[in-house]
Amino acid sequence: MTITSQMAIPLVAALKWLDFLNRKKKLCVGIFGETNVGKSTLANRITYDFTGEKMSIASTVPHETREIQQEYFDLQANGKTLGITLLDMPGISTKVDFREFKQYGLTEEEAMQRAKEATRGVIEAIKAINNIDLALLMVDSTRAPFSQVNITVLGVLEKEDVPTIVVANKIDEKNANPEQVEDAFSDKKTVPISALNGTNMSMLYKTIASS
Ligand SMILES: Nc1nc2c(ncn2[C@@H]2O[C@H](COP(=O)(O)OP(=O)(O)OP(=O)(O)O)[C@@H](O)[C@H]2O)c(=O)[nH]1
Ligand SMILES: [Mg+2]
Repeated sequence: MTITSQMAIPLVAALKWLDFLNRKKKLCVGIFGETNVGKSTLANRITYDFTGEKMSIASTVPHETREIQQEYFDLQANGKTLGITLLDMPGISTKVDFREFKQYGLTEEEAMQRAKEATRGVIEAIKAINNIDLALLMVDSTRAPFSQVNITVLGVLEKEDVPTIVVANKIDEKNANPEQVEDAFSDKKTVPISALNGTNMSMLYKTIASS
């Protein structure tokens, strides 16, 4: 069939409309929280679920992540596809003491270098709040939720009007108390998960997709 100029105009309009319908919502999502709460484990779990690849290094040594790690992928949930830029943030702490790292077997020099990088990382994570669309504030459910870090980070997120989901992690631990986390931040949606075991990940994806 030959396409005449009279047919071409509605065809172009229809293609544009289809393109509009297919346009993905794009979201820049940052994972924030204290050190060792499981941010990198969560980042790895999410990217593994959607790409088959991990994006970060998780470890028992605090301040393992000292530079923002970034990955782009499509997240599918609630029948929607979202173009996600996921940022795994350096852990935030009120104090960085190089002597603490020596307990994990680092040499004096390595410990001092790590402390320097960790301090830069904390600043980088706080600054990044200005560039994200959605925050996952990750809390270790075995620790007291009302920490100085959690309250400060939430305060900055609220000041910048960043929608925030509280992620209560490590619910696989015997002494985990996700209800306490939920009560502490009752004005936010809280999703209890185990990033290590993958428990409740689909609940988290649905909450992200409906944010
Ligand atoms: N039991 C349990 N352990 C977890 C869970 N998620 C993470 N961990 C462990 O917690 C430790 C810290 O995990 P990371 O993912 O490196 O934590 P992080 O928040 O990225 O740490 P920093 O980068 O240092 O801020 C590791 O030993 C993980 O295996 C979980 O859901 N349950
Ligand atoms: Mg990390």
